[in-house]
Amino acid sequence: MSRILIINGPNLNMLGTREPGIYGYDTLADIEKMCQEEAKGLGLKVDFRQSNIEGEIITWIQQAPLQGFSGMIINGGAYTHTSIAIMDALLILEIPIIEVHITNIFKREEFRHLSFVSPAAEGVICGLGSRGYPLALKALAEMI
Ligand code: CA2
Repeated sequence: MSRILIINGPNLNMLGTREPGIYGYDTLADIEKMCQEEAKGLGLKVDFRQSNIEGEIITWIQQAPLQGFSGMIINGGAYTHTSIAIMDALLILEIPIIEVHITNIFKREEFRHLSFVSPAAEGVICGLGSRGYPLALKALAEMI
């Protein structure tokens, strides 16, 4: 069974508790449940993680092939717009990567329009809320 690593960056652990007007009412636990259900139907196994620490995210990315993951979904949170280190780690990977954002980053402040994740991603889903995660899993299932 193919394994998919889903990485969530800083502050995404706050989903559903603050700013529902921007990020919706789903918590990160709700999103994980959605992903686990979708993965079951697609015959995939999901490892769902969140970290507020840039270095920890980079270590997870580096270890992904060694740990046998066949694909990755990443919502880098605000590190998306700042982290060349995360981009460098992603660019080394040879597994398909889908970038997900809950909000449409292009409808928001200009500093969110730049993504250091996109150059390493097969595709980007943004602005579709938490539904973006199961949609990304569907896309990965077709690619793998
Ligand atoms: O739209 C997304 O998924 C983002 O990656 C979310 C990041 C933001 O910095 C990106 O520009 C776009 C922020 C996640 C913070 O989530 C919160 C949730 C509730 C309360 C406060 C923050």
